[in-house]
Amino acid sequence: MSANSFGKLLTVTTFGESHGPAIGCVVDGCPPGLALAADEFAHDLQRRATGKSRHTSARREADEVEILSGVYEGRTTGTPIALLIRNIDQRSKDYSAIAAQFRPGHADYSYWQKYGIRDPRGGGRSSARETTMRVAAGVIAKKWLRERHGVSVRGWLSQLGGITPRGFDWSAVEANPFFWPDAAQVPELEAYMDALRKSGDSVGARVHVVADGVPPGWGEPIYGKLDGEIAAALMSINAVKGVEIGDGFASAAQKGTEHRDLITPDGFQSNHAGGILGGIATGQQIVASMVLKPTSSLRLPGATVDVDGQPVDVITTGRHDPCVGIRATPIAEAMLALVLMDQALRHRAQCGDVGDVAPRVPGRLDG
Ligand code: EPS
Repeated sequence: MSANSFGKLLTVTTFGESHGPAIGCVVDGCPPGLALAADEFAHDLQRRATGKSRHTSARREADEVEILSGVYEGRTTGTPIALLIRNIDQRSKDYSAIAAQFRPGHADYSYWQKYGIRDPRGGGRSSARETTMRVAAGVIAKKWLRERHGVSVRGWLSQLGGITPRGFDWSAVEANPFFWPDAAQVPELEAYMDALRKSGDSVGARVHVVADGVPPGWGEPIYGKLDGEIAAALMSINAVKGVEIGDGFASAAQKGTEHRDLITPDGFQSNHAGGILGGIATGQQIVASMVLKPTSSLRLPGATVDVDGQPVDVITTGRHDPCVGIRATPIAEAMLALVLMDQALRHRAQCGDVGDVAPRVPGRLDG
């Protein structure tokens, strides 16, 4: 079975290559009646797009969505929603010199080993271009979650190389090209990225994503755990090498008395669990993060082999992101939203008759 689809009751299938004529997705299982127009996709797609600052790839795509099916007179009909974005700024000649080489750290080699053939233009299917359609699908999930359940999904860049936020302000996040929560540090990030770009190197990053307002109960034990599906969804994003839920790996050094989130009638006293216990939402904020590796397309030469096994030094020219994490916040939000909507529909299907169960304690006291 192919693996270009995910989800159970809400399924998303993406298709397309970076330098093909178009990319697209089919979102199946969205309930009928959701108001949906093509221009609603623009905001999140532009947050993710290339060419928005000197710190990301200079490729300029309009990223305009065409709704091909599943919407009639501005409302979803319950049938598959097909979305299409035409590629308009491919520059495939950037790849002609390396078409028969494998960039170290890139999927070139593993795709070749798996399929025995690959589309080398812009990384083909392994390109970050594919994440465009995740974000488009995520727009539907975010809207449904917000309107139906009052759930909001937001993220921020929580590490760029060795730099971490010193302060946190939601209003700063959308006001700089990094999705950084501390406005005072933006000049430092700009200087860091300018020097990095000049050096020809790349760097890794970390993105945090949270969901507020998720009701307790979403998530299915044992193999459909909410945290398991969030981890898989985030891990499926290009370049992601690590995922944490709540305190994640820091839990290894914690005592039980530190990690457990004490419960009082007034609410949970902390949120080390990231809002999920036993794979099921507790009603607290869902907290996840993901780490993206440094971009592997570098103009600095690196040892590799060509398709004949001959040693070569590969140099990648073209328009690459020195840090893919800079544009990854909307992608993480989309993936979290899609998992949550799928789980919400599954919860409704099996447990819709259960209703509210007492006692229901609020999330962490300080929010
Ligand atoms: C990418 C390489 C660049 C980026 C691209 C991701 O593509 P190209 O060399 O074809 O211009 O621009 O990102 C996008 C096009 C996008 O929309 O995110 C890569 O190798 O992953």
